[in-house]
Amino acid sequence: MNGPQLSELPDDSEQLGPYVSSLRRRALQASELSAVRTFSDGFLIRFLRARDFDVELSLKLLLNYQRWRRESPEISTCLSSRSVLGLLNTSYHAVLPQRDHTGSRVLIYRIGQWNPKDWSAFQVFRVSLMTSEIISTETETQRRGLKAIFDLQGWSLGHALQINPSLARKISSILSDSFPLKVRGIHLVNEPMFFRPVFAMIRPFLSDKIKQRIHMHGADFHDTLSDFFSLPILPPEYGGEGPCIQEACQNWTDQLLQSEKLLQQIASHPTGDIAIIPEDSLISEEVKTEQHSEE
Ligand code: VIV
Repeated sequence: MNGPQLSELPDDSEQLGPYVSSLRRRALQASELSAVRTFSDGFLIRFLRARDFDVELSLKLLLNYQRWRRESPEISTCLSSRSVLGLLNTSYHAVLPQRDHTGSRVLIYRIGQWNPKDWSAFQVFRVSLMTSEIISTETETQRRGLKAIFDLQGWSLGHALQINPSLARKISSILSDSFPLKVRGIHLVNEPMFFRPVFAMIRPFLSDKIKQRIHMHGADFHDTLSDFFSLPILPPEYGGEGPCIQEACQNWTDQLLQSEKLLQQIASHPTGDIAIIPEDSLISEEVKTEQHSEE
């Protein structure tokens, strides 16, 4: 049976209330989280939106998110954009400035810019986790999800050797049911033949839903990619008419650097719920300064 249409999903705060209370109650009952006494509304809403307000599925996602973080400390405990600035400065990654026609965020990863001698797969993975944490705070992204384009031009044995079965498991699990974001599409372009063995490690653990959303475009991707993305939003390097890839990467790198403090708070928080950290924002600092100047 089909779930509710997007337009019928509860969306203003009055309608959200009962769902939030019910997820909070279920989360506090779950033994794994019994030590945690609070969950902010904003944090719980991410999981509810990611699962179209099905409370049981949202709880499962919340528990999987906690477990993934716990089992992947080499990735989840060090979210610092400054620590991977060298990689970001190679124009490895961008979130495009414009959403696609359905409202999804569009992410680009240029794997060829990653030199596996300089950066470990864990460091590379952290970039994705940082971006995911940031965009998952946006209401529109919580509703409309994301689409990712992976440019595998330059994929080499050095890259392949970094992806062992344990990491492949972590990739498929975060794509399927361990992060509160709707993955609406994964588009691989320029994938060489010898990417297949790596994909074969990841694929078996993906949910059927995600498997169906993976598209392999090959080297002649301009025509097929434009079936999914409109030209005004894509960079010219990908056959579009939007800002060039360097500019998009630079702007997103700036965004990541501005989010440094927030990311470190998420990484060090026991559940990743930053909304409940008291002095997380610049706002409280501004208030302090204001009070000073009035004295
Ligand atoms: O991190 O929604 C072998 C997506 C991705 C995320 C995270 C979230 C998410 C779509 C990934 C995609 C990228 C955290 C929440 C899985 C990080 C991948 C890091 C590795 C080291 C890159 C190596 C290259 C891959 C290329 C193909 C991967 C696709 C089959 C997804």
